[in-house]
Amino acid sequence: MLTDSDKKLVLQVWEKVIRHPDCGAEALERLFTTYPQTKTYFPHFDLHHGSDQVRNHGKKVLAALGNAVKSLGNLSQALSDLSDLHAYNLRVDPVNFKLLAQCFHVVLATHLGNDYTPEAHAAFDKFLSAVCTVLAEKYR
Ligand code: ZNH
Repeated sequence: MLTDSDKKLVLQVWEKVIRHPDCGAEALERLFTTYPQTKTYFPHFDLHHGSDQVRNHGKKVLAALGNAVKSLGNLSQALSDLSDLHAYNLRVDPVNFKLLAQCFHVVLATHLGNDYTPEAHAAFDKFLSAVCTVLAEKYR
């Protein structure tokens, strides 16, 4: 559970994240490079550096996270459709959610530098873990 102080930190991090609109795509690119097996979910995408498809997909993922940031009190509800999509249609193995979260942390650290304090990192990790849990909720 995110405490009130976690929520405050997540909001502060998010204000800085939105100054880097391509950071979703950067996290995806890092995911595909570091964990090449994740590319198998995107056989229909051009995954080369600078790909418009990855760029657009990064924006979608970031928008979904932005939506979640606005609903820190009820993530399950806010991400319900996305949870259905990943569990029933895409069938992404939930281990991959954690890998993407990890890549996202690295991208944030590179952009935010010293602003990405251990406290901010810890709070944002709780947030991303909560999002991953919701996305994995409907698998059976
Ligand atoms: Zn996912 C899709 C989000 C993770 C895979 N996604 C998607 C979308 C979104 C998302 C928003 C769009 C939808 C629509 O269009 O409606 N994801 C997300 C998030 C996360 C994720 C937030 C975390 C955090 N995913 C993931 C992973 C993977 C994936 C990890 C693998 C690896 N997704 C996916 C796919 C898709 C998606 C494959 C589809 C794409 C296309 O377009 O086709």
